Amino acid sequence: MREIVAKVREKTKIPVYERTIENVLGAVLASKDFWRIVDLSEEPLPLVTAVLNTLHDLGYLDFNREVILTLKGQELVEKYGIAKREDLSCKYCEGKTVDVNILNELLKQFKELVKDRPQPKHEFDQAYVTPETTIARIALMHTRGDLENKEIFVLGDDDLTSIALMLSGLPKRIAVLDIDERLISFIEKTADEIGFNNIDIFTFDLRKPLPEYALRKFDTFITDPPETVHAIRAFIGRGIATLKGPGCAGYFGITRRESSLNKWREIQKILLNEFNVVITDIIRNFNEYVNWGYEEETKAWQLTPIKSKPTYNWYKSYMFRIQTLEGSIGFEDEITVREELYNDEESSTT
Ligand code: SPD
Repeated sequence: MREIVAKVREKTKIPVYERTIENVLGAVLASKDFWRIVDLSEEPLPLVTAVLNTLHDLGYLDFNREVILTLKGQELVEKYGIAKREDLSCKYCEGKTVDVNILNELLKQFKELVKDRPQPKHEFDQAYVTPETTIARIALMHTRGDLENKEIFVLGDDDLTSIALMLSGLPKRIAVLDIDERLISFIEKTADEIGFNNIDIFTFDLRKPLPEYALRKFDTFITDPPETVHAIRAFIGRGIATLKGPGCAGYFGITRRESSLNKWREIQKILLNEFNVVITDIIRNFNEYVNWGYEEETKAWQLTPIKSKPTYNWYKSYMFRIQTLEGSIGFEDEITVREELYNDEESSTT
């Protein structure tokens, strides 16, 4: 196993552990499908490809439209007692921990309203979550007491969460911003259709500091950041800056597909030590993303040894909820980078 780890380290700068190899092999035992292997292993895609290529070089795997364990590979798995990675998530709530069935009517209305939504733009790293996920977010925020009669800020909205929020009738006021004018026009048009007036909708590049009227005015924010350190500050740090003070809440997704646990620790350090907030919830694979359509243009596509498009929604993220305390502080400085907002060693879908 140590030899494998050492060889993987030659191929990537992402931290590699024996556990990484176990995770990938456990996923290979469960599926021959590359995207499913990334999904089940819960390692960043560039790391999974480094492990698969190493195992292939050493004769443990064959690549023939699928990822196949060779006889030598089977012996390796037996020698180390590696277990098949089973997905035993609750089939009723799909691990989301909230009952979305009680919001069936809301889901139906939401699907109808967003059926002609703008499709994901590569330029902005867009990929929206399933309508079921958006509605589950409403259920989650509501059950935590963060929606009803509250003022909500949505930072970046290719998921159209602001539309689900309007439809729910729960928030007192909503503000939503996005860099993409197509989304802003779509949300404006839909707000008119729904007849929801208490909403501020504006085009905004989150690398810039938020205007004064957005700061310290809201009870709850929701965002879904790219996962570079710059983006965590731009999206989550600015989200916290919109909150009124202690006892407010923020929601955002963090994935394992593009962030190793080492990066998770960096992100959590920023949350705890820089923003001085507390993490109250982390719900595994809560957010499920619809395949964005531009896969062949991405780094993931260059890296994968099997060139076939995903046939199911393999990309998921964990839902984080944070709460502000006395002394919590957001981020208000300007960010000047562009490429580095979306890309780091572990990212692959841009
Ligand atoms: N580039 C397409 C996939 C982007 C998905 N972003 C999700 C980020 C979760 N924090």
